[in-house]
Amino acid sequence: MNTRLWIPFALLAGACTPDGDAPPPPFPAMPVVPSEAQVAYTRMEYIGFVHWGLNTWTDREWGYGDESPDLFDPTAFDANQWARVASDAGMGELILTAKHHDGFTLWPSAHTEHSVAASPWMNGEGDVVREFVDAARAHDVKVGLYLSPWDRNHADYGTPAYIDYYRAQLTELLSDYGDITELWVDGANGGDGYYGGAREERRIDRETYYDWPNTVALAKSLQPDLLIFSDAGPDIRWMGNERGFAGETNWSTLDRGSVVIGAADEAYLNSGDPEGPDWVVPLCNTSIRPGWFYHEDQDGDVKSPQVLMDLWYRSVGRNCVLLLNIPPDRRGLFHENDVAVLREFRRILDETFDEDLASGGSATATSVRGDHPDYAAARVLDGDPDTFWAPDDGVDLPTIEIEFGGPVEFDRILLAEPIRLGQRVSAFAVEARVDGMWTPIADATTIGAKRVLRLPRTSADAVRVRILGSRAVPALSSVELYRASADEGSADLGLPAGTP
Ligand code: FUL
Repeated sequence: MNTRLWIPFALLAGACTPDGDAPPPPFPAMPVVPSEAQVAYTRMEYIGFVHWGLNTWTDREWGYGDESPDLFDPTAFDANQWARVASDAGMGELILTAKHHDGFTLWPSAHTEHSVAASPWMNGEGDVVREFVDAARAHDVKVGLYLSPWDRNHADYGTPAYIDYYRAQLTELLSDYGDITELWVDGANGGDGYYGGAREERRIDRETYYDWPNTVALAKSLQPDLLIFSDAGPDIRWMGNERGFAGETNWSTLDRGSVVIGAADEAYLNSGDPEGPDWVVPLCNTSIRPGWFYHEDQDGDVKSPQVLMDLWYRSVGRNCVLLLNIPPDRRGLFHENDVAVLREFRRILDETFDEDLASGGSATATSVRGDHPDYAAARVLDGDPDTFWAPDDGVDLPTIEIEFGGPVEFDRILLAEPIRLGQRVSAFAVEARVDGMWTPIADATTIGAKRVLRLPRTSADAVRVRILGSRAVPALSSVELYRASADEGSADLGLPAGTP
């Protein structure tokens, strides 16, 4: 081609093209971004935990390891009930305790006698993990498995031979049961136990004993898309408490190399690390009851839908995924009380977030990157988590404003960043135009995948969000407003005073 002719033609074409067809100026991603599997996981928002095993029969939380498999004899086990309830509740995934600290395996592992194969249930022919994964998939619920590193039954616990055993069981679970979305590794480690009859105390070196890098490599070689949860990730992290809430400041980034599983700095995990070189999805875990396992005397202590709403704001509303445990009973079913609460929680959540009151408004901003429509203020109203408003580089206090054309009454604001490009915002303020006067109604720190603030009921004809701090040029993918369901009740239920 004759470049002398071609270049002027290209320039001419560019000059005549309306703005909307000009290529958008680049919007560089942050150095640390999530993987596609982490994005999909984050967007599930709400998932379920299933603690079930011999503890259900012994009425304990931590089995010693000498419990007889004879005890495992559910009368009406139905994994489809679990999956149906989870799906109706809006949970995207269920995680089952394939093995808890007592070492009893809910699948017929070839590597131990201490399993469902030694139980009277289905004459030892049953496989809870198989029924669980089949039911979950039939209900479009993803599958997670908990494989406790601490094993109070196994004779070799504390020696290198046990690590081979752990890896052999992990290999079974990741080879024989189809796609597993998440492996859950908790931090409880070592102590007294049965240990094949030794009945003694065994301590392990948390930093070195499990040789996690090689176990992680093995797991990922078996299932490359598997996400692994632990205090230190690598993919999903503990939030530093079992009560299910994140810090008001919550970065998805972390320096996972600085975290030792089972000996983590809980405050560090609770708010993440803006400088962290790793994206590790924050996961808030808690139980719908006081215990992780079912205890009949806790039938009256199921958290109320209002407490769960409060938890939702402190978890999903703070850039976390919420993992809520529902323990099946001795029948092998979720108890009626728990099911009723889950249903009502879902109903209230849907009622609150039914109608985005900002969506009919018109958005403007003090700066739009390159004046390009791809970064227009209206992108925060289109419901697409990957489109966003972004200002030019170096703009002081970038601000986005939404006008409603008349008063709108709201008491919740939902903000989101396009997390595929990383997490940026470190401080923002919200103002509402009430009777012609701009009035501050909230200020907070991080946003991430989702930030929801509870506000006093406000009637305003415009709202603006001012970005006060950001680690790089900011971007917002959503600004939404809602009016809470009257059934939410008052906030701050169920958590100790002073809990953030
Ligand atoms: C902890 C365990 O010790 C508890 O029993 C429970 O499984 C919880 C989710 O993780 O580390």
